[in-house]
Amino acid sequence: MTQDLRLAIAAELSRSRSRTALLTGAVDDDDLTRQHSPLMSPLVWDLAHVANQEELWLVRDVGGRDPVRGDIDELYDAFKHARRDRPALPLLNPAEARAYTAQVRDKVLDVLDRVRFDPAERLLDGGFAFGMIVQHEQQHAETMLATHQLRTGPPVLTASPAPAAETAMKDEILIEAGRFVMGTDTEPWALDNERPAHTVDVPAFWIDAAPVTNGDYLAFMDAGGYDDPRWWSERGWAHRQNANLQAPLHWIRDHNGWLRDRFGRIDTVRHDEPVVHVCYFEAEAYAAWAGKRLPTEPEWEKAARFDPATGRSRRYPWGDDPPGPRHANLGQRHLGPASAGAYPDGASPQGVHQLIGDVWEWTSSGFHPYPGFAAFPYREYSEVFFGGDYRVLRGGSFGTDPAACRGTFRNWDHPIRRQIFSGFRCARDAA
Ligand code: AVJ
Ligand code: FE
Repeated sequence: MTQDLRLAIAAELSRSRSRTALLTGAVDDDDLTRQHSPLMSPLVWDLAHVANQEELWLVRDVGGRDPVRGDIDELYDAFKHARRDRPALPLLNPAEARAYTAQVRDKVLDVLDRVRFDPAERLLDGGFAFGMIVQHEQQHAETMLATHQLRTGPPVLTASPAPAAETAMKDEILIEAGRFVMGTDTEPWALDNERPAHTVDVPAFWIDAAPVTNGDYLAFMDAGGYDDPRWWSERGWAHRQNANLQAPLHWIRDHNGWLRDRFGRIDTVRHDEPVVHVCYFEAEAYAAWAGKRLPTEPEWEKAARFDPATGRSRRYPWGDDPPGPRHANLGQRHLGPASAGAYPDGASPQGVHQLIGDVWEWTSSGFHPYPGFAAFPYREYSEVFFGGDYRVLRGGSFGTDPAACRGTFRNWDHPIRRQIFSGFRCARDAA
């Protein structure tokens, strides 16, 4: 058992490192150290930050070893310097950062060989600390992918095209009123904000069977949605005016329609793909125009996990099996969302598609702790963000690794953000 866990952890560590290596190896040193947007860190900061977190938790805390580099923690503490200020810091250069990540990883593999996964020690039970660090690196891999999307210059990333639709779907699915178990006590690598499991009573609602597509969104644009304050919240309209929003981020107006820049390749906007790179306020306006609203976070999770046949909450919409390529568009296997309906095997028992993968989905909920929440293992992962100006996003995107995505996983961001791989689906009351 323990040996299986060790091997599984080693495989996940090496998988996350391959992704980091690909994202930081695809560009030259100038592109690694440059800031591609004030919203993002230079890629070389992410690289050394990933290693520094790994050193703090696995080398020093779990391993009880001496620091690899005791002098750079402050530079790579996300709370000490805002992203926009990071390029001016005396950061490790790309060669130093690569050497540091390799040194830390060597020590970690040695710690992994000797560690006992003592169930009485919460940090080690089920390999949690290692799972947390794997997820952390994969979360930064998605952040680095968003940085790549903001980078200008010839394309450097390639992947096979995402699959096209296979299934005819209903437009909306009715989720009956009733209780379900939200959150988890049993997912070994679930983070603190996903815990504890608790029962929530959700009134009946309708939810879209698939995320809102570019075609749907273009109808909103063509109907003058960006120019009609009726559809926007007061804050949303103020932001739409100030930021001069006119289309999703990375869309380019062409003489006969809209194009988009995807990792440096200019392409036509495909009508059957989920819209991506919209902020919460755009999602909210679209939903109002469509006579709907965004789902709440409990509604989203109930649609994604509740199995009416058993009354149980599943790990994923399709069941308890880990995500495979037939279930969901995850893991940067493709560099964009797949067509709506492309993953019939990933649908929920009630026929809701693509809840996991493709695009993060904005919910109408702020980021709050579940009843009984306890920060673990550090307050700065979730607790310090509760009650801030955030909306919860669910489900993961094509850029999210399966290790950092579950039916219970909670992401959050400011409602104006759209450099992330964010889309949405709509819901409405059933009453
Ligand atoms: C959970 C995606 C909001 O990127 O700010 C990375 C994840 N936390 N390093 C973020 C995270 C610390 C976090 N999100
Ligand atoms: Fe981080």
